[in-house]
Parts: sequence; structure tokens; C-alpha cells
Amino acid sequence: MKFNTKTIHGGQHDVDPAYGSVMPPIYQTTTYSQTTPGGHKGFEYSRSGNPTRAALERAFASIENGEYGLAFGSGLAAIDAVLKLLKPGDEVISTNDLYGGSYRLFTRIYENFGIKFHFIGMGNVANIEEYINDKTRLIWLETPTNPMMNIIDIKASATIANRHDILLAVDNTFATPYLQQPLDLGADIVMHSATKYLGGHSDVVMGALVVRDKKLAERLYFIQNASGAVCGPQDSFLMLRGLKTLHVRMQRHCENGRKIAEYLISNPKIEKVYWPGFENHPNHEIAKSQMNDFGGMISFVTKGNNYDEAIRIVENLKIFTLAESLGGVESLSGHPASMTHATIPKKEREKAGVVDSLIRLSVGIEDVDDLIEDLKQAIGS
Ligand code: P1T
Repeated sequence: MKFNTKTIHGGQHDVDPAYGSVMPPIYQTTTYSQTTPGGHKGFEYSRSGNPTRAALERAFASIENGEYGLAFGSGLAAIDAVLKLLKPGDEVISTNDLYGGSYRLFTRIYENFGIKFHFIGMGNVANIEEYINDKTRLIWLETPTNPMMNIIDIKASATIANRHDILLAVDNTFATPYLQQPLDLGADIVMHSATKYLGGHSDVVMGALVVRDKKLAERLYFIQNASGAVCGPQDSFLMLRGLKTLHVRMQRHCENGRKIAEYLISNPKIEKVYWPGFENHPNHEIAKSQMNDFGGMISFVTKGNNYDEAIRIVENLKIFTLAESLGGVESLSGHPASMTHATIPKKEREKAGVVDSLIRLSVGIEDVDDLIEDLKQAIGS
């Protein structure tokens, strides 16, 4: 199956042997009857497995070209499960530009358990090599990064990870498998905040992992069940429903994103626009080679780097709702320094470019002319 067919049918064979319903039923049950201990039809208890969640997990695996999918109660719960593969003394090399909540999980929870993190710029992946030692177990990267839209070369990172026998995990939240498929590029684990583009309607908080290796999948399933951060059947159903339009939504997100990036760069009040589709983006060539298009996430700074002006702009936007999150059909704006990335110390976040005037846009699928008019009236040009 090609991608646009997989979003609708991937992993969805025989979802309802009872009545042949086209959508998988919502199995709103905690448990399953057994004829004798162990005598059941494949499901015992809904933390360990639920048929609606299982249909979703197969769909996740399908769209990421993987073998095994796992669904969690949030994106952070999915990342948490990956980190539980580690033990005290292990080291992780992570990009220094990443979602603030991932940074908080790494530094405020896992550093306390004796895991060491190196946060480094990965625009040039050769930097990774310097930080590898015999304790390095995991390379964690986002690409495009949140919120600076940096691009990291997944294939080159995978070559390094393989050479040293280190796991490579890619947070594919911003790109989605419509744009980029990290497992095909050599990553071991793909992670999603499915809350975003995969769900697509800002109504479900969920996380996903997809892998190819059976042993790795078994270790992650063990953690999923043992730690228990699973999602419920209603949310699994909503996610399956959202996934079916991922490809058409992404196509429009990309079209609108391009027009808005071009409008912003032409506005004399704007200092810089971060969007990987620009030829002068530092890793534009890598973006072109590993992504099918450039997505609907854009960040920008106004001239003069004025905090108050940035706040005024996000307050004045009318169609773009000022809100945390991204990836839904509706356009959102955000002020990373005070919202999504406030948990990263100012010095650290400014090193990565998250300055006070940075504004992040999640470009939705409304009429792009209305979106540009909205930006014009808020920015004032
Ligand atoms: O919110 P949750 O589903 O737990 O996912 C966390 C997460 C992980 N990775 C990336 C790249 C993310 O963007 C997020 C969540 N991000 C936001 C809420 C945000 O507004 O950036």
C-alpha cells in the first residue's frame, strides 16, 4: 500500500469479526472473560491490551513503515517509556533544541535517576561523535526541531548510532510520516506526540512509538504494560478517525505554510523566519532529501527582539488562537519563551535561539488569505 492508502486502511483488516463494522468498535471494557485461567481470545486486561488500541497500534506501525506500534496516554508518556530502557550510569545525547517538556523530563526526572544527558547542536551531526563514549546508549533527536525548525540529518545520525551500537530515537511529531519516515532512514525508534498532527483535531492527548526490531518491541511492550501509561479505547477510536485524513490535512498544512512563510519574509517588520523550505535555511538540502515537503510549522522574530511587541502580536491575532500545542486543523500561535519552552532556563533556551520575541505558528488548514490578513493586522504591515 502507498502512504495515502495506509492512513485509511493500514493495519485495519478484520477489525470487527462480529459484524464487519468499517470502523473498529470502541471496546469500552477493562477486562475479558476467560473460560479457564489463560483461556481467552487474545485480551486479558485493558492495560495490557485492548482491541481498539490494538487496531490503532497496527495503524501507527503501518504509517511509519514499522512492524510494531505502541500507543500511550501522551507524547511524554511515550518518551518516558523509551527512557525506561536505560539504567543508572547510561548516557544520552540529545539535540539542544527540543520540546521544553522533553527537556524537563530528561533533566528533572531522569537525571535524578543517574542518567546523564548531553544537549548539543546537531545541525552538523559530526558533533554527535565527540560526545559518544562506552556509556552512551541513546541518541534523541527531533527534526524539524521545536521551535527553531532546525533540520537534523537522520540518515547520517543513524550511521553514527549503528557504528557505535547506540539506539537512535526520532521524535517525528513536527514532520509526521507524510513528510518523513525515520525508520526508512535508519532510526530504531520513531516517537510521536500523536496529540498533534496524527490526531489532527486538538481533541486527544496521546503518544506513539513505532519500531521494527522484535526484541526492542518486546522490551517496550513490557514497559508499556509494567508502567501502565496507556490510552483509553475512546481516545484510540478518535485517533484512528483522525489518522484517516492525515495525508490530505498535511498537504494543505504544507501549502498554507509555504504561503505564510513567504508572506512573513516579505514583511519589513520581521527580522527572521525559521522554515526549512527556504533555500537559505542552513540545512535546506538535508530537509529536501529527507522530507517530501516542509510542513506547517513556522517560527519568526520581529526586528528589535522586543518581548512586549511579540506579546502584543499574539494577543492581537484573531484567527490564530494563542494556545499551547500544534498540528490541529485550526491555526495556533505560541510564544515559546513564556509558554512551551518556559521550563528551559533562559540562558539555555537563548543559546538555541528561543529569544523573547520568538513567535511560533502552527499553520492550520483554513483559507490562507484569511490567515495572511490576520497576520497583517496583528503585525501591523
Ligand atoms: O504533549 P504530549 O502529547 O505529551 O507531547 C509532548 C511533545 C513531544 N514532542 C514534541 C516535539 C512536542 O511538540 C510535544 C508537545 N508539544 C507541545 C505541547 C507544544 O506546544 O509544543
